Amino acid sequence: MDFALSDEQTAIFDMAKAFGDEFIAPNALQWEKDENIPKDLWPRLAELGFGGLYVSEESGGSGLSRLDATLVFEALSMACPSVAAFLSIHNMCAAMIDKNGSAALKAKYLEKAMSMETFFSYCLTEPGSGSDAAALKTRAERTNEGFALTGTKAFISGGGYSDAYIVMARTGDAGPKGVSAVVVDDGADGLSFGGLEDKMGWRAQPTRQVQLDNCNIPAENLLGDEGKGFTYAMQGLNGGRLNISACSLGAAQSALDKTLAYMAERQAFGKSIDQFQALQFRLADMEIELQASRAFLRQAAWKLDTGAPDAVQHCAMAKKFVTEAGSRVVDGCLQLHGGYGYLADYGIEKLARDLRVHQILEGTNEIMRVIVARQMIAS
Ligand code: FAD
Ligand code: 2MC
Repeated sequence: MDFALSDEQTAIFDMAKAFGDEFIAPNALQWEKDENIPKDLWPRLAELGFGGLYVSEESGGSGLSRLDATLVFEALSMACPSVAAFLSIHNMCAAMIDKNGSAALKAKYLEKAMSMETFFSYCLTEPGSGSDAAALKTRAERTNEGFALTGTKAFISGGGYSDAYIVMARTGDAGPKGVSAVVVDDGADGLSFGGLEDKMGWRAQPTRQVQLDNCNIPAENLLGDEGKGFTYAMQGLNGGRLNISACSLGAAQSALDKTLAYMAERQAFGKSIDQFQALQFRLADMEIELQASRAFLRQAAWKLDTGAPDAVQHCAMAKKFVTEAGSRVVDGCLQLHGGYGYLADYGIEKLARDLRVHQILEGTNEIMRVIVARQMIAS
């Protein structure tokens, strides 16, 4: 068993970190104020192969493992977790098309998804169904040309911003087996958006309702087989949950790095505050939490990569453990900055706000425990 990153993995991390340091970190506070990530960022990330990190090489992707991808999200989140998490959603969608799509669907969408001329959003949640995702009500009725979609998707990251949407909709009976996944292009007749949600964090990326009112799409836009959309959506989320965990980890690590530097400078009672043992113990506790998180996350990613039978549970466990540890560490870092931690200019309060939602989306941390406990009781 080897716990070290290979030279190639270290190079992947370093490349993402260097990009984030140069092109994302200096703009993160401004993009949050603007409530917009300039679209010209994406083709530059695509040049590094980040438009399809774990899309197969045959489909034009980077063909990386899920573990490799977590390195990218960890590194980019050291610059801004909101930007990195947005990229993760696009990657989740691109991989769903690569893994499950027909040759025609792949030919239609993947090239532009890889170059990130087409930015993808993922639409599962509805106003009346979040955690109980299989209760979704949006309908996709068969027409002569394809499908007509009617319903509302809630909380969609990139709603009104993205170029295409993977929409989970009901083509059959109640329950998960009646759900299919389809691709809806921006500009489709009957597609509209709600107002911009005013959020605590993730403010750089827009969140809106996606409304479908007799929205017609061609038959070729069905993703994979009819009735398998729920399974595709869940499979996508396994990796998504790893990525979100990596985003918490990277952001918390950057907060801890900044805090160490700050404490060496900040004077109180005639010495730098890193000389107080009470505070040194807090630093040590945070370091332990992040090291444990990193090891646990990478083990879960390895399980997903190797198709381990308990991979789903490990993705859920990692999501719960790492997102909560990440938020605790950032809150501790805010405290160690004193009043300055509460000021926007220091960047720590933004991380506290951005990371909070990682305990809610891509499956709440209660649902992560449902997944783990179901498996424990069944076995
Ligand atoms: P509910 O399901 O109503 O849950 C309410 C509370 O009850 C929660 O605490 C929950 O954990 C708890 N609960 C529910 N069921 C159980 C149970 N069985 N056992 C124990 N506790 C339970 N969705 C998308 O599809 N695409 C997106 O791009 C997207 N982006 C998002 C961005 C943001 C900023 C936010 C806030 C949400 C986003 N979501 C997105 C939606 C997100 O996935 C849901 O908010 C989440 O799954 C929870 O659903 P809900 O809000 O309806 O809460
Ligand atoms: N991986 C692979 N397959 C899965 C799976 C997973 N993680 N979870 C469920 N499935 C399959 C499952 O195997 C079953 O298929 P089959 O009958 O062929 O065996 C099918 O899906 C139905 O599963 P369940 O019977 O477990 O369905 P149930 O309705 O009881 O519960 C639950 C499923 C609660 C785990 C699921 O609804 C869930 O994960 N809810 C949380 C929703 C969520 O994560 N939303 C995130 C939205 S996206 C977002 O927030 C973004 C920011 C992008």
